[in-house]
Amino acid sequence: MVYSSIIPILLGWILWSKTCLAAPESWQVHFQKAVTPRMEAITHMHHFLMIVITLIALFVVLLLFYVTYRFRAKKNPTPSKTTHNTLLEVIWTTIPAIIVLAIAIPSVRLIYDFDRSVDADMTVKVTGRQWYWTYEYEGQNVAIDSRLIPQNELKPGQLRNLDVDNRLVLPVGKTVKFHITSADVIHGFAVTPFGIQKNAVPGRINETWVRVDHEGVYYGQCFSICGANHAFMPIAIEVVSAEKYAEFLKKNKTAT
Ligand SMILES: [Cu+2]
Repeated sequence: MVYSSIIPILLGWILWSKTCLAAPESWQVHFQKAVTPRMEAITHMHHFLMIVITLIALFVVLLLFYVTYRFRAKKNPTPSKTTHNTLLEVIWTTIPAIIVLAIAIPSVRLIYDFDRSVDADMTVKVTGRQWYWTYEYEGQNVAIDSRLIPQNELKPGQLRNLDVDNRLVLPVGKTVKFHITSADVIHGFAVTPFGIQKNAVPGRINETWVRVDHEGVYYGQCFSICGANHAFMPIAIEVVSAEKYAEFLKKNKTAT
């Protein structure tokens, strides 16, 4: 594919190699490190677009400078009265159309790929609440509430406004489907390193999926303004091995 070519990857690396972390960092400019195929695709798409935009902007600026210099009144006292030029018009219509198509095709393909339903290994129902998240492991009889750790209770190594008491634990390398809804107002379930961002709407269920191939802790935040503590309902996801995941399920299973 065009946008996964070597140039955008290299450019991305040179410009932003410092920012490859699983959590946001001070003065960060670029995306967080991608840990799902989806976020990788989004990152490549972004690099590809940056190159297209830069080339267009450069072309227009250079053309402007050239025209203002070359056709200034002193040098060009009797301006051309040409109003139509078929060849020129065909060119400046088709070239932008081709550029738009080159952007639209991979872009629509990405959107389709993210929206399709997959055969998942497991499903987690995510419920946004004022102001915390509930995660239910469907069919497992496990439900956990996940709340922010207040600043004065943070332990060393925990991140301010990002770490929570109960993390959403997921197994590595498995396809996980999320059913996302809300119990009160509209929240937003957004996890940047996964490349997912879905509204949590009361009375409706939105669906998305991820497959994380690297163990670790990843952070996201509510992205829909949902009231006073909107900024204080982060999402912390811990991706662990299959054994650790089984242990987690066993520990959190509620008796029926
Ligand atoms: Cu919210």
